[in-house]
Amino acid sequence: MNHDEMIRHARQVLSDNDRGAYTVPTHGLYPFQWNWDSALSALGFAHYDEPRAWTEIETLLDHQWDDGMVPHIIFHAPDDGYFPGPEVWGTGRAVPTTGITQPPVAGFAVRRIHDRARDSALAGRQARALLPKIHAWHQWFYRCRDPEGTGLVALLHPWESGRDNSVDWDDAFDRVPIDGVGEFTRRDTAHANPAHRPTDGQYKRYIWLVQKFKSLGWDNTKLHDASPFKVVDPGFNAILIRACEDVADLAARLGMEEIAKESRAMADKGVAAMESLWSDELGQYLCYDRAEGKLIPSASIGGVLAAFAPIPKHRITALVRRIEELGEVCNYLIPSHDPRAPEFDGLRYWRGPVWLIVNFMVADGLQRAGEREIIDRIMGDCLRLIETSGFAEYHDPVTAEPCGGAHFTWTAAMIIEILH
Ligand code: 9YW
Repeated sequence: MNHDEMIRHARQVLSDNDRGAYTVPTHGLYPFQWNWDSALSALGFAHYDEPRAWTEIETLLDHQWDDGMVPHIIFHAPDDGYFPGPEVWGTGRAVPTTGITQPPVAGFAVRRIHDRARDSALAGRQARALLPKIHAWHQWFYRCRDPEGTGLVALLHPWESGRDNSVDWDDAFDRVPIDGVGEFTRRDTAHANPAHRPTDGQYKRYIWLVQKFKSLGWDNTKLHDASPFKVVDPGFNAILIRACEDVADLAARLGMEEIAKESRAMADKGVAAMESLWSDELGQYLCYDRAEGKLIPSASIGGVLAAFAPIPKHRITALVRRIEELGEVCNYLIPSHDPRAPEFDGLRYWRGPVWLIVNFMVADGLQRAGEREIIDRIMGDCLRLIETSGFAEYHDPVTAEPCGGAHFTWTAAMIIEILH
C-alpha cells in the first residue's frame, strides 16, 4: 500500500464509522461515542473536512455535565451490542451517558486543529465557544479528583484511564470487592477474540465500581473519597497537563485572559508534581496508589506517555533511552507493557499491544524536545504495522498480529495525521 492508498483507506474507515455528528470507534464492538476517541479522531477529519472535525468535538462537549465532567461514553442511540449499557450506569441524563470520564485530550486537539486551520474564521469561533467548556472540565478534575490539591488527579475506575486492563491496576484492583455484582452477560467477547480482552474477574470489578458510584447518585463531591480504587496515572496526568498548557496558550492568543491564567497555573503545578512519580530504577514515571500511599512498580506505557507533557528536558532524554531499550525487545514500538516483564501479554489489550494513538502522543511530546531519530522509528513502526495488518484497534508488538476490533476510527485518524 503506498501512502496515498493508505490515506484513502483511512478516510474510508472514518466515513464508515461516521454517524453524522459523531463517530463510533468501530461498528459492533463500540456502537456509541467515546470521549478521547472523538478528540483524537477529529485530528484526522481536520485534514480534509474542518467543519466535520469541529462538529465531533462540539457534540462531545454538548454532553458535559453541570459540574464540568465530560463523560467517557455518550449513548446517542440505543444498541444492545455493548455491555454495560445506559441502564447499568443509571446516570439519569436525557441523552444517557456513563458517569465517569476519560483522558482529556480535547484541549490539545482544539489547539492543534485551530492552529493549522485553513478556515481561520471558523476556527476562531469554535475555539472561543469550546475553550470555556474544556476549561470547566479541567477545573472539575482538580476540584473533584485532587481534593487535597497535590497537583495530580486520581482515576477512580480503570476505564477512565483509557488503558482498561493495564498491569498498573492489578494490585489496587484486588482490593475492589465483587460481592453483590450479580449475573451479567458481556457483549465485547461476542465481537472480539476473548483472548484479546480483559478477563471476567476484571469485568466483575469494573461493574462493582459502577454500582458503587451509582449508589452515591454519581455525586462527584463524594466519589473520590468513597472509592477503594484511586490511582494517579502519569500518562493521564500528562494529557491533562498538556491540555491545560495548550488551552493556556490558545486562550491567551484569543484574549481570554482569565482562562489563560488559570490554565497556566494548573499546568505548572502539574508539571512540578509529576516529579514525585519518577523512578530512577525503571527510567520512567510510575503510577501512584493513592488509597495505599505508594508507587506502583509497573513498567507500563503510562509512565512513557508522560512525554506528552512539558516535562523537563533531562526526563525526556531518559524516556528516549527507555523507549530505545523497549525497541530492542520487540519489533514494533511502543509496547503498552515491557515485554521482559512477567505480566506482559502481546495480545491482551493494554498488557502489551501497541496502540497508535499512544505512539502519536509520545512522538508529539518528543518532537517538542527535538528527538528526531526515535520519532522516525516510532512513526515508521506505525506505518509498518498498518501495512502488515490493517487498521486494527491494537497490534502485537512482536508479531504485528491485528487485535481487538477491526476498521478502527482512531487508528485510521492517526494514519491520516502521521502521513500529512
Ligand atoms: C471498553 C473505545 C475505547 C477506548 C478505550 C479502550 C476501549 C472500551 O475502547 O475501552 O469497553 O473497554 O480501552 O481506551 O476509548 O475505542
